[in-house]
Amino acid sequence: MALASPFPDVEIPNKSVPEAVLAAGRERPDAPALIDGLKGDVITHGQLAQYVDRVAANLHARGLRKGDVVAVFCPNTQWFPVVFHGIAAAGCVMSPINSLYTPDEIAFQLKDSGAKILITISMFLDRATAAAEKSPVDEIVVLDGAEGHANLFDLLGADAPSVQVDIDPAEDLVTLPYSSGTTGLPKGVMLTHRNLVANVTQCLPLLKTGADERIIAVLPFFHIYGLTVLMNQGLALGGTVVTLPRFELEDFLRTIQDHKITRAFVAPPILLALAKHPLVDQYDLSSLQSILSGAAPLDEQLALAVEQRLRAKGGSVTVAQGYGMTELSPVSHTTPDPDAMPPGFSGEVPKGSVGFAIPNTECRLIDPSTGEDAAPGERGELWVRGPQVMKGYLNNEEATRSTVDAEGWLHTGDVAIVDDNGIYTVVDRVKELIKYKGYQVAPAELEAVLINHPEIADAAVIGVPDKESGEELPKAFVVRAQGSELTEDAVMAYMGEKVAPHKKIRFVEFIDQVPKSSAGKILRKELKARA
Ligand code: AYL
Repeated sequence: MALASPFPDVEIPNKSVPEAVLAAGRERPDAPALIDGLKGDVITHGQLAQYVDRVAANLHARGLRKGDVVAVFCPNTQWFPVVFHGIAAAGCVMSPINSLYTPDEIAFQLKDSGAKILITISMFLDRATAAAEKSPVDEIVVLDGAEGHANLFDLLGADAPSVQVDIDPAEDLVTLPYSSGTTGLPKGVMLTHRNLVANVTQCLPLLKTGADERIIAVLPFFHIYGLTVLMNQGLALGGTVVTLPRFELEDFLRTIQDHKITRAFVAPPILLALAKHPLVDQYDLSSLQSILSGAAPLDEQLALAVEQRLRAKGGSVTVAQGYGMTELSPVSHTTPDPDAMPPGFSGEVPKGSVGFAIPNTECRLIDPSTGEDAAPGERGELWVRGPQVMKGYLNNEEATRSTVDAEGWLHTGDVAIVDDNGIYTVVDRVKELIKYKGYQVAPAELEAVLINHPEIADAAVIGVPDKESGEELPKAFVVRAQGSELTEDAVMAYMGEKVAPHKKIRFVEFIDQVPKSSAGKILRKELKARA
């Protein structure tokens, strides 16, 4: 029993990502496309199109061909979109790497994706070099320059002849982000040109906009939320994307004020700051029309508090949520602008909900105990079908088959309910995944690192709720090797060196044995009950 989207279907253009996303900008070449929020530098839509042509030409001249993977390990700057679209126009596949990753984590992704080139910045070069040595990467490009490396000017050089690469949008990959999905280690998520073009096209009718949208891009472009919703949707509107390399509240507030930002797409920790921090009172944020939160559950009261606080300062901002996952390019559900609601709907969308299924998107809610459709109004695992569903996991047919079934339904591992209006609320998560500040933390990945410690015989990781922050924090249950006197602090220090800060183990409990099923699966429910 498929539940249809309440919105009319949209037609998905049969175009590559650069062709589709940069089309609106061609109509307004002199308008700003990208602004550096700290320095104020501007790239117009016309310049963007030229730079993209140059990057594609120069990658081709360096020997890259259709299907080759280019890893990008960069914070948000106005050059990230130039590099991404250049890679895409060359028919190559951009694999984005989290800026906080350790050399081990970077090396895993470089090897797994088979990346040929790594594009980074000088500040990240030490980690990039250490990782590249253990991988097939044969060139590191350093955008802002470093001795012995090609740089941005080389990618923008005028000499290389333009390339026209034949792209089949439905088959050819454009990006390869990593996600652990419902279980196991991070896997390359194969997203095609069509997946991304579809997701942008599906979201646009839900925004009531003029040509003058200004979007603040502080959430990272290396995450699919940043890539599709902030960068590509912003450019596809013909609007301006204002980049910030990291979240600093003061920079964020000043940028909204000075650039008259109209839309912010954020994650829950930013809303917490907007609700509580005294600095917020010092800035004029009245240009903001919409704040949309996604990537993790947002508390309804917190959303209301931000809306009320900002409206009291002037303006008419709405705070609402969207939902999705990397494997969905990423959006499947969102809350439309107040004047873009589905036909016949005139109420308010509750702030604790994630809104409606977007156009061309079908859903099912499946009762896990019976495998049948849940009764109306009852909770069930959310399944999603639509043109934004990934092609599959790279080199992992088994994981692909257990995530996307034969009929094309993607099993999200999230539990939701739907009301009579077609409004969904996410109420639980039945997959292993832990979320910290909207980032993925995969228990299986942390367990693999723990077990590598010579004094650890076995380990299991779960997320435990932190009342104060509303976050989930990773907790490790550790079985010491015989004779070992390993301490909790030593375990946490060891992990601190191996994994990025958002994946750090926050609690350790020593146990005699990890509870497992007869098939060897960790019984996480038992551990959760115990924690
Ligand atoms: P990934 N409420 C609760 N959980 C959520 C929400 C939400 N609004 N959004 C995402 N999640 C969880 O791959 C959920 O468990 O993509 C989901 O399976 O890093 C998991 O995060 C996916 O994590 C937007 C804005 C989609 C963001 C995104 C999500 C990108 C996160 C649409 O408008």
